[in-house]
Amino acid sequence: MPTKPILSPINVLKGKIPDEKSGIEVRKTICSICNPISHCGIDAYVKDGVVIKVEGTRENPHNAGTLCSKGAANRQYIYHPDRIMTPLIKKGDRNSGQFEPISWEEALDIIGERLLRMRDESGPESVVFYAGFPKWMRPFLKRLAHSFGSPNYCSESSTCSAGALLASKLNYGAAARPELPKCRCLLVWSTNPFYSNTSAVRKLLDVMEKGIKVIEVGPLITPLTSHADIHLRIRPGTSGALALGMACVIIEEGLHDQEFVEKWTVGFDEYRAYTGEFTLARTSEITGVPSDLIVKAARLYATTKPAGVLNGPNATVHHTNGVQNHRAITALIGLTGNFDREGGNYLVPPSYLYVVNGLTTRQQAFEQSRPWDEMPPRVGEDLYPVWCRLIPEAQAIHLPFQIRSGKPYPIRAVMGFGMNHRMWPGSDHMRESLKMLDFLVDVDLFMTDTARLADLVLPACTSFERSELKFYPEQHVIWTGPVIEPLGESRPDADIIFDMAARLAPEDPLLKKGYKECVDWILKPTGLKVDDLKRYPSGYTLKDIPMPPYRKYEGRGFDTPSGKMEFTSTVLEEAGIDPLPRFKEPGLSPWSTPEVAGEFPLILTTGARLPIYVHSRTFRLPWIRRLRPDPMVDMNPVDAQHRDLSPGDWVELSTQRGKVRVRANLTEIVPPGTVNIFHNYPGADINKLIEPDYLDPISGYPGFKSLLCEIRKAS
Ligand SMILES: Nc1nc2c(c(=O)[nH]1)N[C@H]1C(S)=C(S)[C@@H](COP(=O)(O)OP(=O)(O)OC[C@H]3O[C@@H](n4cnc5c(=O)[nH]c(N)nc54)[C@H](O)[C@@H]3O)O[C@H]1N2
Ligand SMILES: Nc1nc2c(c(=O)[nH]1)N[C@H]1C(S)=C(S)[C@@H](COP(=O)(O)OP(=O)(O)OC[C@H]3O[C@@H](n4cnc5c(=O)[nH]c(N)nc54)[C@H](O)[C@@H]3O)O[C@H]1N2
Ligand code: SF4
Ligand SMILES: [Mo]
Repeated sequence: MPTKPILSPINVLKGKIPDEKSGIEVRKTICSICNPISHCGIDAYVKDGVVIKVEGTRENPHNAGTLCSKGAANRQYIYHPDRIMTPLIKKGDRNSGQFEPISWEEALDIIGERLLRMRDESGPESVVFYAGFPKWMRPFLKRLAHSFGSPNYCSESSTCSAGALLASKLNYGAAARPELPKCRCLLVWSTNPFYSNTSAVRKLLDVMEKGIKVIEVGPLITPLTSHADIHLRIRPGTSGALALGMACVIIEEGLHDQEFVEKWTVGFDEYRAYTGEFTLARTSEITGVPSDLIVKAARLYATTKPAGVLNGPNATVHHTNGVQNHRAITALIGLTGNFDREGGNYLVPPSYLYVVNGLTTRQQAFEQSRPWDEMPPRVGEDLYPVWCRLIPEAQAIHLPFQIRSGKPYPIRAVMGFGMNHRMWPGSDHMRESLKMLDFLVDVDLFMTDTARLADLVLPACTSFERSELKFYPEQHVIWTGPVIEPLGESRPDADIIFDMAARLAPEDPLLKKGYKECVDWILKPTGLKVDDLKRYPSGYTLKDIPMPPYRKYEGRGFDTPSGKMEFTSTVLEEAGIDPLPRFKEPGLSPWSTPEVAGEFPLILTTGARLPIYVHSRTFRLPWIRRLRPDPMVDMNPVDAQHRDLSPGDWVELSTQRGKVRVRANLTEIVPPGTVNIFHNYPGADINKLIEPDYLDPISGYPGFKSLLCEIRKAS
């Protein structure tokens, strides 16, 4: 009997087989739904200009063909009905939420005209340039801000990894990451890469298979916990006390690196005296960690050489004493002689967009087209001088306060790229502050609640529709090409920035040359060129990149005022702040505010990452949303029993500032007495329940991870 050939045109099409018959072509791009160190390689199956399927790129050494659930849902992200298709201008009243389409030319002219007028009337500093979690456009946006004359470029880094960087800079002048394959002991201090950085976990598991020792610190049980030799389950907000208690054991038992401490540190005597206050009994009482585990962990970390500390971007600094907590943690690295040593915390400066791979680019020189002393002070500079001394941005968390006070100078306009007011503590306070501006522009993929507040909304396109430079830690580099045309009239952020530059900073010699030429300028020291990279659509793995030597401080000292590692920080002392990494109770806790704890007895930590959600981004994707359709709070069954709650019950989670309605997820992932909730749930915004001024006084970081709340069955 004649049978139809298996590879008939219709079957190749049904099977989505790339082929001339099916008209399907595989084109290479990257996924940019989550963090910049991931951005997995994507094989986009394209037919008639439409992505019909996605797979992970096998030859991309970072994800090696894999994709997570979010990445697999990329088509729902790219083709979502919430995508903005044309530039939009507010119709009628400012608060109407109604828009009408306008042309790009008109929109850009309005922006140019209004911002230049404000610069004449109120100074360039009255205009703020902001980037949310998206990062690829940042170097260009920052340069545009400075060339326009405004010191006020700021970003989501005001709540993300810069706080931990600040703390490490105070101690060492830089932050150093563990040299993973060579560590023999890893102290994982509050990070959960299994959820937050899935594509990097394979490497972590490979190292663990070699039998290295793992100590995990953090209040939650994570997928790492079952692999860890020791889990120190601290009460949220007490990392600093635990680190000081561990230091006390290490020093008292003589396990510290005496030679390094004598030769390369300042302030050791004061530090030693201070750690002496963190006896086992006291440390255990503060942190909730049993004394024997503290001793075991301190000995294991200090005696297994080399050892690395792997800390998360921010779980240690999202506290009202975050910077000092993080200083206490990272002080352990120098104390044990593991700083910038082989297999310890190895210092390699970032190459491009937060990725460390050994290459040196001119990103920083590109971004800062004008020195700080030629510009007015930044937003937050009066309150957070240490932040402004060490982090080259304004402090965005202070923005709503300065919009309201007009002090020390008025803020009139914000030009936002991917702005989400729900990132701020007191998100309603931020929202109302944005309404007080004379002019708000938001560039986003989707019509978000923040975009609805804007006077002008500009449509950006996704990574599938643009070209960008991407570095990977695996010394892989890609210049991506668009795999489909931008949807509607949406455009790459970079193109929008360069068109704005033509209006706002026409004399900037580099911006005037265009996007690709600017990237070439940044890449110059690497010898790479965009045109050469274009020949490798799935990227190019560099060979024989010379890595910097270990113990660089022996040649040039530390990049601190004393040239040494500082147990007592000169920068803090000069700012009138306690130079020791002094522990303080969180602003809200059963110990610091027992009166509040009477009514709100549960400790609240927010924002621990979930594998399926990325901040505000993936709730709108049906494949993802149905995995957890309702907002949920993690609660220990013991606490639920006291409140007569059953799994899945609707509850009211309340703080002194308000309440949200969520479902109870009864789980032993959280210890009794502590509850955890993801941020950004539509309809259950936890940041509305946090005071806008619940902040670390050194960094301005919000105390997102140590608060107080109560939970009751919802009526
Ligand atoms: N899927 C997904 N991935 C993401 C993101 C996302 O939203 N979704 N966001 C990205 C971003 S921007 C970031 S910054 C990273 C964050 O990445 P991670 O830092 O790895 O993630 P978290 O889950 O916030 O924190 C990890 C651990 O911190 C501990 N922790 C919680 N509260 C406290 C506390 O009060 N004190 C201390 N010391 N530890 C605490 C918990 O035990 C938790 O397991 O993830 C990135 N990756
Ligand atoms: N309670 C609590 N709050 C937190 C945290 C917490 O742990 N707890 N974590 C904090 C941290 S670490 C972070 S990083 C922030 C998250 O920072 P947010 O900036 O709030 O992060 P997102 O919601 O992912 O992204 C903001 C917007 O960028 C848009 N976007 C995505 N891609 C692009 C693009 O290519 N171009 C443009 N123009 N727009 C794009 C998205 O659609 C979204 O509207 O939240 C902080 N807030
Ligand atoms: S881990 Fe998932 S969301 Fe993140 S870049 Fe890779 S595929 Fe995309
Ligand atoms: Mo972050």
